[in-house]
Amino acid sequence: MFKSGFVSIVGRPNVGKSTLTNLLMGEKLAIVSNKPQTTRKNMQTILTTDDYQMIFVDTPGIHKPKHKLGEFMVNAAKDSFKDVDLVLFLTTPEGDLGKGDQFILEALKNTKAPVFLVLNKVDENTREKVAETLQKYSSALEFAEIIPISALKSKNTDTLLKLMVDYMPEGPKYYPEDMITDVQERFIISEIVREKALRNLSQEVPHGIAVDIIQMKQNDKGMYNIEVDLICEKASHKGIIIGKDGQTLKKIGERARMDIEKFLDARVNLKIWVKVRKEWRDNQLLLNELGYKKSK
Ligand SMILES: Nc1nc2c(ncn2[C@@H]2O[C@H](COP(=O)(O)OP(=O)(O)OP(=O)(O)O)[C@@H](O)[C@H]2O)c(=O)[nH]1
Ligand SMILES: [Mg+2]
Repeated sequence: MFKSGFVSIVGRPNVGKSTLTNLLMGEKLAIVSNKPQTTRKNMQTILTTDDYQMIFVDTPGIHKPKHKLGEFMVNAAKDSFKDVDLVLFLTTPEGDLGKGDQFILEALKNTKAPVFLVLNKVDENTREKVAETLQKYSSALEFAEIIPISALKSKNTDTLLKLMVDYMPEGPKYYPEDMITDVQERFIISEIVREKALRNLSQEVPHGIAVDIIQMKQNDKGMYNIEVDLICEKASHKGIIIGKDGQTLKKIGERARMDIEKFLDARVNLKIWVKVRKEWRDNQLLLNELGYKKSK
């Protein structure tokens, strides 16, 4: 019997949803950073074996939105668990059941799918904290399974994957077996650039960044010429992104190029133009242009 199904991975920002997605896939597709609100759109990744096909939906962290982009992100995450076969509710061992998680659990009461409580980052927490958290959370919702893991250290994640397969219904191959994601190559490339910006900038600057690919061409030697706009929301951010003698932008560009080369398995020439689009995160037209709009 072939099994298949959709699995939505939800939780607060920064709990490790994208890290877990990449680990389950055995490949880095979703970007990861230590800053909250890294993921901005739902992204499907597809794991196909001889026995099953699971489609993971990595989602933006659910938080209290402060601008239109935030609203889009939270709506996307909440949409993800309406029509899936399983929900992984990811959280970290913080002890108390905080307001953010209470809000998510309330929303999860409406889902028909079974929900797993996945307690991530057990590697950086004591056993006592983990036990205390499990106790506080277990009565907050009727969880189908409760699993403590470390996505970073691959701890207990095999057990998690096995349990996920157990809950998959009999079903068809929804996607061809060589397809690993529903997003386009260009999207992943723009995300790689955004990841390097997130990792090399601090405070509010990286959160106001968007990346738009303006050109991508392969020459007859197989080398890609890629030009992107790195959009920031304030004129004062532009200088910070470029940095002293252009050092910060250079670092972002070099790290992005290396990852894009790995991803495309080809040599890459990457040019980044820094542009200012004032307060784009609250401008619906610009949000649409940058791809932060509902696709269906
Ligand atoms: N110690 C530890 N850190 C982890 C673990 N899993 C993820 N992290 C770190 O937590 C940070 C956030 O990880 P992400 O995967 O980007 O988290 P996310 O939930 O996708 O975050 P958003 O997209 O912002 O909602 C990164 O610095 C990860 O390296 C874990 O099991 N243990
Ligand atoms: Mg993420």
